[in-house]
Formats: sequence, C-alpha cells, structure tokens
Amino acid sequence: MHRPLRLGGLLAVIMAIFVCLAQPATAAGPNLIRNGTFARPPVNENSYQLIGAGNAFLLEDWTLTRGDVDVFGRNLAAAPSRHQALNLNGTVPGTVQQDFETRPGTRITITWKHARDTWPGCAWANDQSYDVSVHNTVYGSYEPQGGPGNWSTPNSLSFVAQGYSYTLEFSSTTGLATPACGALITDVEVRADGGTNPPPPNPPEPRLR
Ligand SMILES: [Ca+2]
Repeated sequence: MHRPLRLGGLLAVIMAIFVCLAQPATAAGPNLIRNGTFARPPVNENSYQLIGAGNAFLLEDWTLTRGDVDVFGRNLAAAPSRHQALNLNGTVPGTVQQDFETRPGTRITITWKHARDTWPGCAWANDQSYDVSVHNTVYGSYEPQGGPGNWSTPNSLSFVAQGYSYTLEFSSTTGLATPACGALITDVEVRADGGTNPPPPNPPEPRLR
C-alpha cells in the first residue's frame, strides 16, 4: 500500500505549488516605494527626529530637496496603522522625493494617509497644506482636516505611465506663520496594475505512474 500514500503526497506538493503560484495573480503589484511608513530612522515612540540637510541620509530611500522635516514616533504620530509618520514641516516647510520604476502603459496608483500635526505646540496651526507631485507636475493639493490624530482613509491618485521612471514628491505649502507645523503623512504606497507582473505559469501536470 505504499504507492497510494506516495501519490497522495505528490498531489499535496503539486497543490501547494499551485496555490503559491496563484496568489500573486489576484493582488496588485508590490509596493514600488521603499520606507513608505517612515520606519527608518527608528524614533522614540513619544518623540520625533528632525531631518535636515546634515542628517538627511537617516531618512532612508527618500531625498530631502528643500527645508527640513521631522520623523514622528509611533505614539506621537497616533496613526491607526501604528507606523511612524513624516511631518512635512521640520522647523520650516520641507520637500521630500523618491524615484520609482515602472513600464510604459502600466496604470500606477499612489496611496497615502495624512493627518494634522500631532505635536502639542501645533494644535492651533491653521495652515497645514501640501502638494503631491509626480515628475514635477502637481497632481493635487491637500490639507488634513479634523483634530490631531484624525488620520484620513487613504488618499489616492492614479495615472498611466508613459515612461520607465518617475519621481514622487510631497511638498509642504504652508506659510511661515507657524513654520514648524505641517501635515503628517504615512503608509505611502505606489502600485502598478497587473501589467508589470507576468501571469504565473500553469501548474505542472501530475505525473502518474
Ligand atoms: Ca515639525
């Protein structure tokens, strides 16, 4: 009675392979943005880390191109995802960028969440606006609403790629009345539709003997 047992085991292995191969076909592509939860640098949960020209390397995968920004710890940011967040105003309005690669003809969807500044000294800062740009074109201007810690459902914008490489930019547009106060963002994701991922191969035919 060894043969049926071996055949059952073989079929189980084939089914496991089939399930593994089938999973990615149903989901959108991987996140093309790195450090989109601003987990690096790690920051004390109740505090923040100022990122300026002298230590911008700490904010891995992002490029600081103007002003400065803060990375907020998890408790201070108070995001439902419990992720750290980026404050787009460090001591002055800041701008950060990250490049991502894609393929022409692919639909790109960018999502992120935002909230008003949770630092207590910024509770009364009215102006917390910012722009989101792709390749130097402003796709939208945003301003978080509600009290501190009132994180949005994901904001979303979408376009069809014409080229192979794009630059995503978040840029504070606040005035200088309260220059250290601005929007928080986190959970930044850029995903391509199925076009960039080849369909999984067919599962192998069982070889019965
Ligand atoms: Ca700040």
